[in-house]
Amino acid sequence: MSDFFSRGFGGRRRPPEGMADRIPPGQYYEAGFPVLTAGPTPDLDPSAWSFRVDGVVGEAKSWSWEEFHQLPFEDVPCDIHCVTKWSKLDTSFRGVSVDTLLEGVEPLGGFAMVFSFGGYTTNLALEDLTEGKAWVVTEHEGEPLSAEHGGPARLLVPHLYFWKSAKWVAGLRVMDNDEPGFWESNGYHMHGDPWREERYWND
Ligand SMILES: Nc1nc2c(c(=O)[nH]1)N[C@H]1C(S)=C(S)[C@@H](COP(=O)(O)O)O[C@H]1N2
Ligand SMILES: [Mo]
Repeated sequence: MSDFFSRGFGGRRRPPEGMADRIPPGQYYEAGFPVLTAGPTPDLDPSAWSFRVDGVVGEAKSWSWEEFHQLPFEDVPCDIHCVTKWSKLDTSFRGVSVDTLLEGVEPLGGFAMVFSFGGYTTNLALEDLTEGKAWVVTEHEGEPLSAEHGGPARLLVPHLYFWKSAKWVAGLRVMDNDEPGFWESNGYHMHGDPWREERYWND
């Protein structure tokens, strides 16, 4: 009994052998996949889903669910880090690179506001979305992404805190200037690098 409790309680937050250096400062190891949403989970059928790239661009583009699935998909093995202090290691998603989505778009600004069905927004510099650092994903560990985790599709930006990975993603608007999204207007850092502990405004 006491052995069960000491392993179950204390052990949960210790990373497996050799993985400690993949946990950023102030984070703990989480084996599960917690759900964190501000507000209700939208009931979004893939037929109602689309993704658009607009704003200050040479050419705005959009894809229906079917059109999106003509694009090249890639597997994305990654670790993810939530500002509420859990880190999940060795997980994987599958989706389309933002580099692919920006092909032919000709972005004219250096920043983006990512927006979701339901109204969530989050801001990122374009350099954090390009060169193999961000994807629009539709699968998690070989299964369709569940609604609570952002299905049918979410943004995935594993190198930044997970609030930047907008669930039920609907598009990205290229901007000339960096402007705060939902959490960034409510005290969260404009950038959000977990290795620098960029959690809140003054970090
Ligand atoms: N549309 C939308 N995306 C969102 C959120 C949200 O409330 N709405 N929460 C963000 C936050 S704060 C976190 S930590 C992650 C949580 O993703 P998960 O529920 O799949 O763990 O989603 C991010 N993306
Ligand atoms: Mo979060």
